[in-house]
Amino acid sequence: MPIHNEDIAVIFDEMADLLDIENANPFRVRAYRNAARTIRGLGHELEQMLANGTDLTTLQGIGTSLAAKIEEIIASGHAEALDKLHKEVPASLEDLLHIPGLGPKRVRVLYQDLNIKTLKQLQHAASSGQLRKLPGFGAKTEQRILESIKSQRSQDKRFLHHTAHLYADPLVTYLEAVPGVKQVVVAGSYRRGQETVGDLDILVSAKDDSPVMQQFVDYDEVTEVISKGSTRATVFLRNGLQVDLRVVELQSFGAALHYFTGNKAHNIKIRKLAQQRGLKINEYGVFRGDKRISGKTEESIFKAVGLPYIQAELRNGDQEIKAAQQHKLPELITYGDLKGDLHVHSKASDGHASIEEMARSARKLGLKYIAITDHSQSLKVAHGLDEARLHKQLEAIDRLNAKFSDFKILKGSEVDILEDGRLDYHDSILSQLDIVIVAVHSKFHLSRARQTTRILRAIESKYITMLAHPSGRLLGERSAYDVDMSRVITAASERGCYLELNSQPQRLDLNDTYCQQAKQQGVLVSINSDAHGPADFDNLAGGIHQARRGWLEKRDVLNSRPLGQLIKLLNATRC
Ligand code: DGT
Ligand code: CA
Ligand code: CA
Repeated sequence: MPIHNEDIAVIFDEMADLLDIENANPFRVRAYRNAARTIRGLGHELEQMLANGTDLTTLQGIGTSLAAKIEEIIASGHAEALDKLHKEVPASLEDLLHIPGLGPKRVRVLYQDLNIKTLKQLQHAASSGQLRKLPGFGAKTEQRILESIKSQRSQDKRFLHHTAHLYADPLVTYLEAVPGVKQVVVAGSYRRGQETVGDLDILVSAKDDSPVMQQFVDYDEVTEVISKGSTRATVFLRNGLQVDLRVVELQSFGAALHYFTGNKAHNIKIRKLAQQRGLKINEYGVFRGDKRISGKTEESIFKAVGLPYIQAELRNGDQEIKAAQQHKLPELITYGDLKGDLHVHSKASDGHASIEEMARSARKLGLKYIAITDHSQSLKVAHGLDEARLHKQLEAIDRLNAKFSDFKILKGSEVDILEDGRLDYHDSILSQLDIVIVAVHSKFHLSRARQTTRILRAIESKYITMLAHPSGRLLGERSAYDVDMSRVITAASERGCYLELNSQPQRLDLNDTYCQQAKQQGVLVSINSDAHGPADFDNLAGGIHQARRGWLEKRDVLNSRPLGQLIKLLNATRC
């Protein structure tokens, strides 16, 4: 079985967590965490690099011992050191770590003082008021833990779109190569570009004698075959992702694609429209009586009910059908519309590539500019830059820019919003930057009133360009902080600054609803990768999905502007 970088990173993260619970040497813990991060940011598969004879110890943060572990995992699929840790620390403690607010130290206390090993035991202890008595806990923490156990349960077993993509892409390529296969499309929530997907729904059209079914269940990532018939099969992949495959007739392909793309509410509305016209729509086609009148393409389905084509990301069953009837569908932004990326880290803070490497990677992707926005001084865990280091960076950027004629590196910073809403650098420093991204990285649990006031105050500051990841949520890990986002959007509109759509797979923040609100209030959105390494520019594709689900068009997006226009828009925030 191929071993992906993600598999190795997951093992290293797990090692770090377990070692941390064991109270191991913090440097060892950090070494594993940093290695996991490096691995996730690599542009190439480690398995391939090893096969090509690359010396892994040349990678940042990978010494001989970690390199040996990587080789071991690639050769055997597991790490003996992790197996050993699993014998020492109950594996179920890892589930506790996924509860927001529970770090290794608290998990250790729970285990040592109350012998709590599972989520169930934790829930029981929290609801009977036992946690608040523990050192470092309290009634509020206890309440938060209870709430997050509940929300965690409801999000059970969904995969980040990004993770699903890592598995879907090679599977599609594999299926396309099977003899007799004509078309392969992943439908469902994946195609609608949802933030998370429950399973993959793959549609295939193939010649009758194609061995596609057999080859599907024989795919080397498949660990369990749930069912296998002549036209449909369901399997589980090694990472626990379920995949449904259906083989459909070419003449029904559009109807099936439309049906299995959904969502369900959208499908029901379309079928109702069909009924009003005396037609019947199902996954096989559009029928008048027994006669099939269309179904080969999705366009033909929409046409049969008098609608223009509706992009998959809009198919929610809420506003899109009415908008289509009124010819008010947006012309959605595409990946190719992006001209640059305004939130990029370098290894000066917590990235792992140089500014020049990041610039060259972005340029290779066809982008025309990036902004380097390393962290500000208060964010010690991310090596935030003090004034002197920032100055040196600005000079280095000037020297680099002299090397490029067709690409521009803008000077920026991701500046912490302090608890009282002030910014982490003085105006005298901020005024030297092209772009000031402000962000909340601490004090997530302020009351709604205080959090809102804090952010509004930051938006009022003289040099702000945009607010980064406005809600602070991390999918599957941490809910948004409590903030009145409508007021934030209105404030951004009045202040004349911008909002970020952060494209990190776990963030995708702004969400779709707030993208639409921003658009309605004339606030431009910047679709940023928040890249910490060259591979992270891939995040932008996920950001585009999210922007499309938020009805954004090219004109609504700040970084769709060519450099000259962009600079005018950046300067306009400083009047
Ligand atoms: P997921 O997998 O939970 O992320 O979400 P989906 O939307 O991919 O849902 P899934 O996999 O259960 O089904 C795929 C599509 O099939 C769904 O979006 C719409 C269609 N579909 C499934 N069940 C029904 C149904 O009972 N009625 C209708 N009209 N369509 C359905
Ligand atoms: Ca699905
Ligand atoms: Ca499904």
